[in-house]
Amino acid sequence: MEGDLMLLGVWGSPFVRRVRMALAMKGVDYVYREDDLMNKSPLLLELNPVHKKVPVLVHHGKPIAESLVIIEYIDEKWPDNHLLPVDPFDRAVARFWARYIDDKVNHAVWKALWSPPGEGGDAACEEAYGMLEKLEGLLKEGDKKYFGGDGIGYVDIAANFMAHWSILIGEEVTGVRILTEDRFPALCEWAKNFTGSSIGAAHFPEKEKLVPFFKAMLAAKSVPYT
Ligand SMILES: N[C@@H](CCC(=O)N[C@@H](CS)C(=O)NCC(=O)O)C(=O)O
Repeated sequence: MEGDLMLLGVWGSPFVRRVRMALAMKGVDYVYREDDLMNKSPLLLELNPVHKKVPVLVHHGKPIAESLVIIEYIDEKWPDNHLLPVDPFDRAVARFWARYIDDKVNHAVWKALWSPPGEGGDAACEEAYGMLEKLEGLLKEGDKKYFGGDGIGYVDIAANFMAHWSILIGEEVTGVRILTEDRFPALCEWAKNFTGSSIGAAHFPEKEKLVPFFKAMLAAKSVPYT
């Protein structure tokens, strides 16, 4: 079954990495195909005609788009090592937070990272802090290592941008540090645990490749969604 599984992605995308993490946690083999977002392949346009974005997972010829939808599909199709909680209420709560991360937190943190102080940066940071405080509270509330408990789960995977990309961009590219120890000790500890885990080590893109990529984007003034 796994032989007929293909993931279309790009290396630096946190959304694509979410899916790669989920597949790795399930121990499922698949073929990975790198696309080029500057010159999208006819295959991508055919497989995801609505959004024209990666990731797209193709299972037995049938495409599934949107990273969180894909992860839920993976979790249902290969139920061992579940990523979402088993209890229906806990599942609903996990979906709530994953959606909050996607709809609110990622956008606010991305915008803040690329907004220098004095150029709208202060207000953007304040907005991001307010949202991150909710996640900080969630980790502290259960005194948990991960949002999923003792191990990495659906919400951790959904929050992968915060653990790796946001820190590298802030520290190495723009100098706008959002996730600091003084303000967000639980999130910083979570990020360290995540990046130091076997899944994080294998599936977060290398700093040596990511930092020049974002520096070039900054130099070309081509940062999207800011
Ligand atoms: N909501 C989507 C977001 C995916 C997304 O934004 N992918 C980016 C790469 S990081 C993309 O394909 N961008 C191409 C475009 O915007 O045209 C998901 O969760 O899969």
